Amino acid sequence: MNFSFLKGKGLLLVSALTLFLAGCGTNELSTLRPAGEVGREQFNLMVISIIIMILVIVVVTILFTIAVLKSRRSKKGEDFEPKEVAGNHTLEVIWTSIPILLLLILAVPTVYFVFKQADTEASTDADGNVNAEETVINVRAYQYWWEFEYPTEQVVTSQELVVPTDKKVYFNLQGADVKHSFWVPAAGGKMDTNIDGINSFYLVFDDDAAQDADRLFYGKCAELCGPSHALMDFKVKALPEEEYDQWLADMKAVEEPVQASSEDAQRGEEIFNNSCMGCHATTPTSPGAMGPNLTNFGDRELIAGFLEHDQENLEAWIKDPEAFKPDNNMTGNYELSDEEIEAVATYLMELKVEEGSGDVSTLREPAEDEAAEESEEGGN
Ligand code: HEC
Ligand SMILES: [Cu+2]
Repeated sequence: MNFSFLKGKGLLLVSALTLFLAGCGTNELSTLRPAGEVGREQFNLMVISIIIMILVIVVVTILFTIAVLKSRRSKKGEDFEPKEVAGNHTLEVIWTSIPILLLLILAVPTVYFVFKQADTEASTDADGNVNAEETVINVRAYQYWWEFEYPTEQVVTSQELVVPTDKKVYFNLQGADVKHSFWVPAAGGKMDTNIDGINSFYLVFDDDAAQDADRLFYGKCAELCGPSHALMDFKVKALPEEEYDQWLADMKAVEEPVQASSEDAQRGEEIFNNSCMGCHATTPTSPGAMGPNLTNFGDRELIAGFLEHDQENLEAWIKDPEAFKPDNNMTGNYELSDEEIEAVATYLMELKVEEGSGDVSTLREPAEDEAAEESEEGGN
């Protein structure tokens, strides 16, 4: 290979790029900036193995250089016969025991943490039911979106996973169609979502790290699952425990039917009920039949996991989802005019459950009353 471009301007460019790319690890995305216990343990394992590898490379390089320099023919002369060392006992013991030692240094912590991180016993009680004391979330992966169920709360949401910080969050992972893989790079993982059988593990999200990441971590599908695999992203909203509880209470308090605020939105709701409800759900208790639960769609950061969340993008998505996510399962199942799409989008943007999330007074009243009642009960 020709590295002559590594001179002058080329070298400058490469150095600049190196510096630039070194800044790539952002708080919410990078495995190299772990945001919790599991991520940190995995990061430390990487550090140990890298240190060992560097050590081996350095020692081997030094020995090699010495050998090359000291044993040159020009130094030793034409007739030099090196000493016969084949079968040398001492040498063989040295080069067998050092690798064994290094492998042990690697293996002991690796095996320890593999078992530690797979320990999800606390997520179930003695009868094998979900332990209501712990945060347990069932994850279902679909081509190309994510569903999150809070089994003890009877709450279902999609695309945006909400978790409490500073405690273990247990995940039961399953794939609905093909094999996917659940990965929140900053917090740890990844783990496959298989179709047959459930994989379980836990993650921890530190509150400081969550704050640094504006409370939003990236999640990804890490197993090639079809044409839109690369767009199968999700967000993790990591909230302090009280706010997390509040979110659950808000979700549970959503009333059906949600009152659309304007004529446009009301018309949108009708269209939605006719054309879209067959696949989607707008109540928090059940999954959509074939598509994401949209109960809190208006609160989302993104549309379909990756598009900026605004009316314009939403209309474009409903008009032609195929243009954004090839091979998705929504395409071609309804026919709407542009005004109808605008009305539906207006309606969907109003599906908000969170406190202080804009124009939600019409939706919020029952929710607030119930949440207040609940916290009173909790205080007794
Ligand atoms: C055949 C089932 C089906 C029908 C009918 C359907 N959708 Fe979907 N919808 C899906 C699926 C599947 C997805 C997930 C696509 C993906 O991300 O791969 C989706 C995704 C969406 C999303 C993005 C969701 C999110 O969580 O970000 C919106 C918004 C949406 N649909 C709106 C609509 C509207 C509005 C209609 C009616 C006009 C509709 N859908 C009809 C199956 C359907
Ligand atoms: Cu996938």
